[in-house]
Amino acid sequence: MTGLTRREMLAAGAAAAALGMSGSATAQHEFAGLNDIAMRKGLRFGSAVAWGQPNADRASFANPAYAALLERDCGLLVPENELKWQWTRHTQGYNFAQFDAIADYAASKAYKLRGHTLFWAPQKWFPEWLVSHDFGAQPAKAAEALLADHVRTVCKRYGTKIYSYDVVNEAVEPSTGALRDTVVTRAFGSGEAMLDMMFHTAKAEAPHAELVYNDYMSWERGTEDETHITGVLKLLEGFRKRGTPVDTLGIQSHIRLLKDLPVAAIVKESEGPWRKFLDEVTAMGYKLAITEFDVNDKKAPTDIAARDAMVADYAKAYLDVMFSYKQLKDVLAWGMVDKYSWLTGFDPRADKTMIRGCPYDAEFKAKPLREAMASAFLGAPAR
Ligand code: 9MR
Repeated sequence: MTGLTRREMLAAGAAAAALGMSGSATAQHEFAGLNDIAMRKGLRFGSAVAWGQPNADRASFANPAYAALLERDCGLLVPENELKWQWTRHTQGYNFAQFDAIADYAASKAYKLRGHTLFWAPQKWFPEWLVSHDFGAQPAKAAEALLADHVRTVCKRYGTKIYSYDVVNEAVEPSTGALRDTVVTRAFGSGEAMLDMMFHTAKAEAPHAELVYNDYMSWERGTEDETHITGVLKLLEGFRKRGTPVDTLGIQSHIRLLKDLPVAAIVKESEGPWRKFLDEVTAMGYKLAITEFDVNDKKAPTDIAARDAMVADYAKAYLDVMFSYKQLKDVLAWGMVDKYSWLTGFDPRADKTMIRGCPYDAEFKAKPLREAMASAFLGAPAR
């Protein structure tokens, strides 16, 4: 017995049929949707989706296999790229065509939609025109007007269609722990004041929405990770002192097997300091969200079975720690299928094989990672 409700069995059966799966060769939770499993514990699950290039066949509405998989596993969606300034503000005006396609798709299938992101802070992700923008004689006013107009325009356009915003993404420089210095913070005059303004504007325009500060500080230990965590804590403390309306810390969760160590050893060195961080964040009254989960398997063996087992074990250990915090409710994977993952292009393995950091392989077949995620949801304390 899988412990599934009748509704879940029926839904899972229909999804499995859509995916062309047979009943016999599947793991225990293969037929239950991940979101259905998560919801039993008061959690929710979803994924990033892309509209098109560079992953044209991944666009969920253009690829029935991907759509079937999303429908089976996801209750939440987030655009991987299409709400970023590089897409909506490729020129100084606005263009929401690609994101609208995702928002319409989400609405047509009743997915809940996250807004990633109102502002991606590192300058390398700005559209070109912004890098060379002339902020004029009163740069602080001009910068505020530009950012506030962006937040208002997006929040007004999508209203309650977006339930949660990454208002600001990656504002802390990992090597120093300070706020990143960019043409926009320089024009504004203060990075803190700029972030405060973004959150206050979002609160005024989208009072229904969860407002998230999102960043990639990670539980693996390394010098930059320590500095990054310290910087994020300082930022979160500042928000609370100044009364900035930030609800949630978005923990991207691109977890990484980057050391030649067994999983247990990595977990052992990571868990204590990471819990201390999460304890401090939640003590300040922040909620938590996993916003971009995947696993970089760079130092895991080439052998597929051994690698998949290692990825699954590592993910399970991480998710168990995260799920022990009842302040965490939403979990989003940064894509569901290996062949479309950003990881393969961004940080290739030495053996040139595809990184196996998503719950499904290139043939849309569920991997041990998916089973590990299901089992972490099942083992989570209810919230
Ligand atoms: O996965 C995204 C990839 O397709 C884009 O090329 C890249 C640049 O826009 O952004 C990737 O997503 C990032 C996310 O927006 C913020 N956190 C890190 C993600 C991986 O780089």
